[in-house]
Amino acid sequence: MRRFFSPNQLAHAPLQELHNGGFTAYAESPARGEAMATALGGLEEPDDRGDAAIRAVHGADYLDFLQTAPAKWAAAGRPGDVMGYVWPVVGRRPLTLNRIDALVGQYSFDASTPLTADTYQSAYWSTQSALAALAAVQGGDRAAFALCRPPGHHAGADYLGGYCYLNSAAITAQAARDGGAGRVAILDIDYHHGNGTQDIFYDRGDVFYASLHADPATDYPFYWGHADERGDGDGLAANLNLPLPQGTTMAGFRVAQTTALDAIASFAPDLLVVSFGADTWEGDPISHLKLATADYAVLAADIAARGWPTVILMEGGYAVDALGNNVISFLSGF
Ligand code: SP5
Ligand code: ZN
Repeated sequence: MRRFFSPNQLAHAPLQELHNGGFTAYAESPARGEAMATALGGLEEPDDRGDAAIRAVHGADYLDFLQTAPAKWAAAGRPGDVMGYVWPVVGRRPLTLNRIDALVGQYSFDASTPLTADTYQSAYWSTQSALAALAAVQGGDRAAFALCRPPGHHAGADYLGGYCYLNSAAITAQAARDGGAGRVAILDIDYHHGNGTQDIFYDRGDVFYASLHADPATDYPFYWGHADERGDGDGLAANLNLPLPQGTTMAGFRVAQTTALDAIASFAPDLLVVSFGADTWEGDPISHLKLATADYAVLAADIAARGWPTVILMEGGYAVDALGNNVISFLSGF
């Protein structure tokens, strides 16, 4: 299987994140990308396809914010990385604000996703890796992998969060639609609910979103991912959340994935995008599911057996020393 990655994706290196009331080392480190790249080998650098596919998903004002906020932060005399401390309650009226702190609040939903001067370029190349994998599948490959880092599934059309800035899964799905695929499904098997991806396609019937994740009653991102979120308008019934209790092992996870795959089969997609996170692994430092390395090959084989052309994108996974083996196991199932 072809696999894509750009060294530009490693530049993004926030120093710390706010977690449980204090600052800790940033979990989504460049070392993650290096570990996966080293373990996988044979990576191809993506072509630069420009930002049209990014602009098809994300708002122009948000993209401008991502690129200009670090300089505004520095101009305000602030040390370190851009981080918010005040947020508008969801649904508060639109305002034209200029102060950097108000902007950060407007375009983010958490305090654990710092923005640095290198962030946009790394996120940009993460999306280029995804688009290269899509091009391989559009060209006839059965499946392709993009080592997306930074990840993407928490980023909405106009907000960052959850270590995510540009939503590679949404960008890939939209680019597939714009490239002629009539129906696209996204299967999200990261530990966390992909709230950004859900939000982007919530009122659309042409992109089906199914997610397995830790129950948001107990786990981040809390405010999305509940089972009763089924989509809206044209998108009603095109969103499927399957929350799982902490401690779930392969038996429960595989049953839920089969439920998701059956729903996707009913939708009859022309293309599948998989948001794959290895933070479901039993030793992950920030998560509480109990998958073993060998389980990933079985889950992938279950997906592959459905026969859909498939673009696989990396999302989370924070046990750096185990990441390589977990990704290799997953890809081996195809
Ligand atoms: C893509 C993805 O998996 N994002 C997950 C974001 C989760 N953020 C909330 C949990 C933060 C835990 N931080 C632990 C820091 C340890 N140094
Ligand atoms: Zn995750």
